[in-house]
Amino acid sequence: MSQTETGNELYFDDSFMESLMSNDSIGKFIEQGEAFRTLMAYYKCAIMEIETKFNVLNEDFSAEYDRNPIETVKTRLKTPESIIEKLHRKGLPFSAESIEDNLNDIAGIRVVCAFPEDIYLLSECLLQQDDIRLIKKKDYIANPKPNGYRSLHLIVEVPIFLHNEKRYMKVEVQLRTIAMDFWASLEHQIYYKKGHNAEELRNELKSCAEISAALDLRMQNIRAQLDEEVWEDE
Ligand code: 0O2
Repeated sequence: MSQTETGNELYFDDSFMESLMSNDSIGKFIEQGEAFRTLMAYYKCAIMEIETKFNVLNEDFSAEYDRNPIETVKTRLKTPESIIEKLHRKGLPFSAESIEDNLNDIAGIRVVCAFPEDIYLLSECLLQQDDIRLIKKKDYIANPKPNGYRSLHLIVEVPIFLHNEKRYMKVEVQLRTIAMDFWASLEHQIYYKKGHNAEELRNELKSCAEISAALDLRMQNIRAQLDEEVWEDE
């Protein structure tokens, strides 16, 4: 990766910067400032729509079943630096149109649940809504990445209603448990972006991912048993 982070600033290595400056299309990208800002505003609206949908589901489960399937919801809009880096890495043109056509993760929302089954419950509830279009699904819980990463990823399209049009925008939804989120934050700090290379740490992280996945399931079983007892008492 050619990008490092220090404080709040992003730095790119020389070869990346050179190729960026010599690439004629970066000029076009800058020329497209207005189109870029408008597109980012649309993505912001799409994030709001999806965040509201999850908040509504959480309230609904709370009212109906007296429990909240969602622990936290975090949202993020990809930074211009990350967008430029990704377009460059994929050899794509620098334009608002290219961003919209080719990048799926400009708008991101991460939904953190206590239990794995709540991830699938929420995902189903979202996908059955008639204004949501599923573009792609990657189940890294059923099929964890070789490093141990687990999460359910959805790319969906959601309509935003502007003053003169209805426009479908893509949003990346990541659903994971608290334990998966804790693991991914640590792994992200160590390897994913920084390219750390110690084999021993990699093995240790993978083992932690397996232990925490087993713990997620054991705690889910405890909850299921408690639920059964409540049903029997009623
Ligand atoms: P950031 O900074 O979190 O946004 P693409 O389909 O081309 O968009 P990719 O990598 O095939 O890209 O998509 P995938 O596998 O769905 O992963 C997208 C996001 O999932 C990443 O975004 C990470 O947030 C997270 N992720 C995927 N794999 C890992 C992993 O091994 N470890 C950790 N910690 N996170 C992971 P970005 O844009 O790479 O980063």
